Amino acid sequence: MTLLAKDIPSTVGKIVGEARVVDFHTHLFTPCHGSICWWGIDDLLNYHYLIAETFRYLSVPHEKFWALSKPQQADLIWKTLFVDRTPMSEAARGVVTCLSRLGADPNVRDLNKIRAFYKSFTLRQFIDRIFGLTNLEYLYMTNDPLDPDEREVWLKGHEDDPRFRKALRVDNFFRNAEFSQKTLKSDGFPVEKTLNPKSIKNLRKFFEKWCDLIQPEYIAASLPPDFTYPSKTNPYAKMIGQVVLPIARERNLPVALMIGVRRLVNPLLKSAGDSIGRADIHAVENLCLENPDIRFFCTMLARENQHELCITSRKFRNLTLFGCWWFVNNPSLIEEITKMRLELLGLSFIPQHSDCRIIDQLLYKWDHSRIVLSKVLAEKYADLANSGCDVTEERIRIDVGNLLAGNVKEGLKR
Ligand code: RAT
Ligand code: ZN
Repeated sequence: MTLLAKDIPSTVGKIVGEARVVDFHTHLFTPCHGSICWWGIDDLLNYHYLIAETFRYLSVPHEKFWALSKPQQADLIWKTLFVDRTPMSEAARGVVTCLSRLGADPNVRDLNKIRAFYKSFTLRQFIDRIFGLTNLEYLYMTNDPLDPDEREVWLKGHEDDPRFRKALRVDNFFRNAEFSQKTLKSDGFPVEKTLNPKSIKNLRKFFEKWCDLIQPEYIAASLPPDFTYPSKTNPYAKMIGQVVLPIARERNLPVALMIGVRRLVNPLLKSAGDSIGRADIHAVENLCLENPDIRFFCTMLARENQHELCITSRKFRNLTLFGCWWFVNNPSLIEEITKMRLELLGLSFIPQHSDCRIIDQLLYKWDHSRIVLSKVLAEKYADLANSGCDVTEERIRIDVGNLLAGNVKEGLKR
């Protein structure tokens, strides 16, 4: 039945609110991954977005903060952002949403009360609860064989949870260069800093071995804004062209590119010290043009890159855009970007991924995104109805199903 214009917003809100989600990119892990499976109030407060925001107000030297234990850091973040001030930022509001959705009072001043509230859950119960509350079908982890903590878990072996799917991440090779070189050497694949042909061969063998172990559904790389392709000198171009693409081709694996991060712009902030830069869209164009047999997914960090990225996706059917990443994962920018994508790409993109690092965050990242998506879609369906299109509940259900889950499934189909 055709919807009346006045019923469109509530119908869209209901459908988007109820739709099942597949989360294309997170940093979450299963309980079997042990200490890297982060959850609970102390981890939630120690999110690097909140650490950066806390330093805006603190006058203590950075080293003093880093010398504190995790609970002490959480206490300080709580006091600074939630007790002494209004939790206005998106990341701070996120904590409020999480607590409210779990049934805890976000207005208490004493953090120990919230800690006590969490004691009523076991981790496994908690994960089931979050998946239920979020209506999450499954998510993708970021699996990094060059992360010392994660590597150990894979080598020891662990039980799989089908809700946590796998994606192989490769860029730590450059970011964590010293550890990478040591690890590749001890694994029998020695490499040199300058990726010469022998090193390239070994790096490829190393990641092939890890593909066998992890069985990822795609390969992912986070790239700096100066990433160019093709290039004989850009190290990331060498890795993508000579290591990632051959593996992707051989194993029929899609490649996800996350472009625009400048790492450790302020090293004093440690994990919170990364920043942003405008990237060169030609690199994406060249990759898609030269490799029509490879399925690419791409997200870019700079707001300034979003429009040209949409146009590039229009030109290459092997390019699917995903998510509003990190510094553009704010309601105002999600709204702007999602509107633009709908106008330029119709329904052929993945509007959001969560990038969660802490299990609890699934609640706020998806709640907040669903609200913006509902608003934007309601406007678009109203415009369509005004133009004479029959807008039905059934049509909306299909569209939303594809946006929140179907497009990921289709894009990663083997
Ligand atoms: O969004 C984030 O939390 C960042 O710290 C990064 O992890 C980024 O998403 C990435 O995957 O490199
Ligand atoms: Zn990420």
